[in-house]
Amino acid sequence: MVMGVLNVTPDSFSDGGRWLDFEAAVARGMSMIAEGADVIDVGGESTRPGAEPVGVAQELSRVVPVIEALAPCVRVSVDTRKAEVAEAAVAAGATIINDVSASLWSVAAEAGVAWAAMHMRGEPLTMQEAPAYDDVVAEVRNFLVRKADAAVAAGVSEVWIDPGIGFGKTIGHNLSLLRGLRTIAASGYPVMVGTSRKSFLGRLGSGRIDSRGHTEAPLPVDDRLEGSLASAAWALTHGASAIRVHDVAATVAVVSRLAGRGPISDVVAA
Ligand code: HH2
Repeated sequence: MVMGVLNVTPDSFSDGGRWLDFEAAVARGMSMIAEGADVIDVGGESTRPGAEPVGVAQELSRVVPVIEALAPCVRVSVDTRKAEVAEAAVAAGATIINDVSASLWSVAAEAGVAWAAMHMRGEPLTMQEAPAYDDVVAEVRNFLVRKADAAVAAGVSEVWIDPGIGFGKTIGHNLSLLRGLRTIAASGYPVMVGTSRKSFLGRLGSGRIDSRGHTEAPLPVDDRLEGSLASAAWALTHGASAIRVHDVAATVAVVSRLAGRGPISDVVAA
């Protein structure tokens, strides 16, 4: 499953401000459908490191009209941490609650829709302040399985789990989680992964890594396509069943090649 990201926000880390206007957001959603997205993930609050929370009314006004416009054309998920927003999004046509707080399973159960539980350490405002784990793969897996089991017990029939790349994690944690995806997938729950354009790719991609594992000048967001595609391909060949991406057309091309519909060299050439 390729999930196209549609951030109706002024401050998202890669596309903030581009789709804040209703017409622009719907046009972007339609173009991602044409590029082959299976699901459009509509969000009205940035959860990038350091992001300030958004009020319910503002988040509702950003996402509900866009979901209403797209839901007749494609499966829509809502990327939210708020029960009120999730409920309104479902009423507007969303059928997946993509929940970075991993706390809204009872809303999904009540509404009869799918739920994606993501792992995050702390809150976006502070989550990158010295994140630490003894065994990041085991801790993230156990957390997600506990949440997913609770959702199933509450009656949610479609439950996804997501290790939350970049959410309270160092570069090393992100790479360990990508390396350990099969362990997470062995839980039996379908795994979703979002690496697209994230800062660890910018830091790894520039090639100049300092003693703390950071580069002085990370690649800019628009220069992270190769890392995004490579990490998506890695995820899909190591246990993930869904990837959440900004660059839908290029990702769909990679997925098609992985599915055996042509050589990967065609993608590189394109
Ligand atoms: N990452 C972001 C937001 N939502 N949901 C899931 N399930 N998995 C992710 O990895 C994930 C997510 C952050 O990316 P983005 O939406 O592009 O940025 P922002 O939070 O700044 O809007």
